Amino acid sequence: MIDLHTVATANGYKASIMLEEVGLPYRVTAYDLLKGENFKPELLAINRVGRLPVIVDHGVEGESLAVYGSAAILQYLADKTGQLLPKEMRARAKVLEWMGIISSDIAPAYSGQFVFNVVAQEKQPWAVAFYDRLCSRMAQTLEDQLALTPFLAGDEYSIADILAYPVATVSMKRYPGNLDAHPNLARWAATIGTRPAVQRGMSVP
Ligand SMILES: N[C@@H](CCC(=O)N[C@@H](CS)C(=O)NCC(=O)O)C(=O)O
Repeated sequence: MIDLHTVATANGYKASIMLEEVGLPYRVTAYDLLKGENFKPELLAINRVGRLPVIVDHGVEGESLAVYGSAAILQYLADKTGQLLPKEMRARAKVLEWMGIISSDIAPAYSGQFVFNVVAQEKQPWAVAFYDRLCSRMAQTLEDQLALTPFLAGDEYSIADILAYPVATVSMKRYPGNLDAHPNLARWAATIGTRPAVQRGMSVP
């Protein structure tokens, strides 16, 4: 059994989609960030960052193993089940490369845009313009890749697509025109959105 500690955000959905895709049994504990529930001592005890998602796998050689962060969770579950991460060196490197692009280039751009466009009480025009430009560039990066290959890392659906899908459909969707202006990105999102596991994962918690 796996415990999933999560929130209804793009990062949370990445973990729940993956758990649905690989078909492992899991139970969900949801947290309210507005109430600061992510700083509960029992959560800090398994993840000192105090952020979500976190999984606790109770079936690892008789002991529990906690893994924090969407990319690490996806890779862990892919390794555990042998699904959605190729073993062949080149194909694996491309999946891991896209995992890195999504985690350290694309997701932070959309987080920054959210902070400066939505959360900020006083809008700073330079910051709004900076993040809008950065996000347009990142959306174009995905569009250009998906013009070449059906999925991010090539011909096969992989954990790179799972990591990117909630960003594309939750974070990018906040800014109208982003998906509409990128036909290959929209085609890819529509294809992934038909997967039953993705639909189930997107409704957790
Ligand atoms: N790098 C982490 C980021 C996780 C993250 O930012 N989680 C947010 C929810 S989407 C959170 O728990 N925020 C609470 C906080 O920062 O206090 C991932 O990819 O999962």
